Amino acid sequence: MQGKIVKGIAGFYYIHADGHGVYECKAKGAFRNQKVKPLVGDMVEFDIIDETTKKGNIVKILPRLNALIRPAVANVDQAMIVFAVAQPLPNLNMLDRFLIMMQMQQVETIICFNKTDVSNEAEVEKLGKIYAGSGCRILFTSVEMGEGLEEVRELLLEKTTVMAGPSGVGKSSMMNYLKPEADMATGDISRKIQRGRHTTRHSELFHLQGQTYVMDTPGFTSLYINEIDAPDLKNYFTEFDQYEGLCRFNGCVHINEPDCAVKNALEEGKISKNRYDNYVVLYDELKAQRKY
Ligand SMILES: Nc1nc2c(ncn2[C@@H]2O[C@H](COP(=O)(O)OP(=O)(O)OP(=O)(O)O)[C@@H](O)[C@H]2O)c(=O)[nH]1
Ligand SMILES: [Mg+2]
Ligand SMILES: [Zn+2]
Repeated sequence: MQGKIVKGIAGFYYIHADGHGVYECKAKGAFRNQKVKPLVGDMVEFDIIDETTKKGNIVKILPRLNALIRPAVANVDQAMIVFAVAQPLPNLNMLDRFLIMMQMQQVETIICFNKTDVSNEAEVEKLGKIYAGSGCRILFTSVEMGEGLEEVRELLLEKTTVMAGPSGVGKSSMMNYLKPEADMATGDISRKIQRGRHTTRHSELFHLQGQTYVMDTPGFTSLYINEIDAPDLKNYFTEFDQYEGLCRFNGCVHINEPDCAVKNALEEGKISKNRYDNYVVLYDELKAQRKY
């Protein structure tokens, strides 16, 4: 039998086989020697052990299109990174890290700013401006008010999309809108510290229609980017691209060098200061790591 892993909990994998329902499987035998962990989104071959209780064993993982490390899922066509415009306020440094990580994994990314109902137009516009040069499609939604959701649905069509973002931003709420049968638990955000409560604990894949699949994932709290050499970081900031080669120095990293085209563009307001400042923070961080 072949099927798709829709969920994995404590060594059990839930495999959806078209027309046969969901089987609870373990990864056993020969397969284990391969030392590859099955991931949500994997296509697998499995043996049925018991048809009445729907139990089986995974015997093979079929070749992957890709496998992400965070969140740990396989075979995705695109990522939709969800942040709230408020409640909780977006940590843009974390968003930038996430965008870099997705670029490293060569996954196209949509940025979805949710909860527009609890913010104001000026704030929303500001976020749009900061990310205008990021190379990502940017959406503004309110799951609560039903705003911007048709556009989300359209962008998901015929693709497998992983939804990711901090806790409490409304990923599972979005999932429930997209597929009410998903019936994902959603959680309040804590009033005191304005953070999500990590309601979702396991990634789960849902089928919407045709080849349209969406994964809901647990909220993340931190992200470390450490596989990049500091001088290469600039390649992950799409807004710098058009100035590449225009600086006085070859290999300019756009920080302390004189006659830097990127810094000039920044001065002229053509590059977002917020994005640039995060670039410098990340650059320093990467540089410090390499010293040891
Ligand atoms: N005001 C407002 N609240 C929303 C909106 N979308 C979701 N929420 C609320 O935000 C809270 C968190 O929503 P969840 O869907 O659980 O968030 P999540 O991103 O799945 O969080 P984790 O599973 O912890 O990662 C819930 O109380 C939702 O009702 C929105 O558009 N506006
Ligand atoms: Mg959730
Ligand atoms: Zn430069």
